[in-house]
Amino acid sequence: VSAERTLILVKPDGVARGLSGTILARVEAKGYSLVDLKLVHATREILEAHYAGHVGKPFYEPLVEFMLSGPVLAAVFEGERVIEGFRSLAGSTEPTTAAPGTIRGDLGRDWGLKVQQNLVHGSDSPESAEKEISIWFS
Ligand code: YYY
Ligand code: MG
Repeated sequence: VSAERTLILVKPDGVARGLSGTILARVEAKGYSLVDLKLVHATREILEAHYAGHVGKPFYEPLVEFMLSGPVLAAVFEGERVIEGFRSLAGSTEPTTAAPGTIRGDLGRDWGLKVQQNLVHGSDSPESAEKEISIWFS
């Protein structure tokens, strides 16, 4: 299996809570290599491209508003099966019930808002990784 790349975001809640370093350290500690990194205040245009697959879902607009609420740390990590490996490390979408030992399970919880503030994003396939890396690092 050849090395692959994934796009990881520390979402505005993670940056605001001062968890960027902790989250990057957990990904590095699993053995993946950081290949690019930047702090960016996303635009609506970037988010519409990034979340194109979720247009029309009830959480779409709150999600975009949340992602516009503060800076995001965008990173590219590389390694064998890094796409699956990071999603496993991140845990399931809902932070309250994400498994302990995962980033969302250990560091996140439900804040009673209209959107899951679940700390991180990770690409879900090689195709989305390629697309998302080009969106955030064009
Ligand atoms: O890949 P993952 O981030 O775990 O979830 P997606 O199904 O791709 O949804 C993207 C994003 O949308 C999720 O991280 C939080 C938010 N969201 C939500 O607020 N409520 C839902 N029922 C589903 C998703
Ligand atoms: Mg997703």
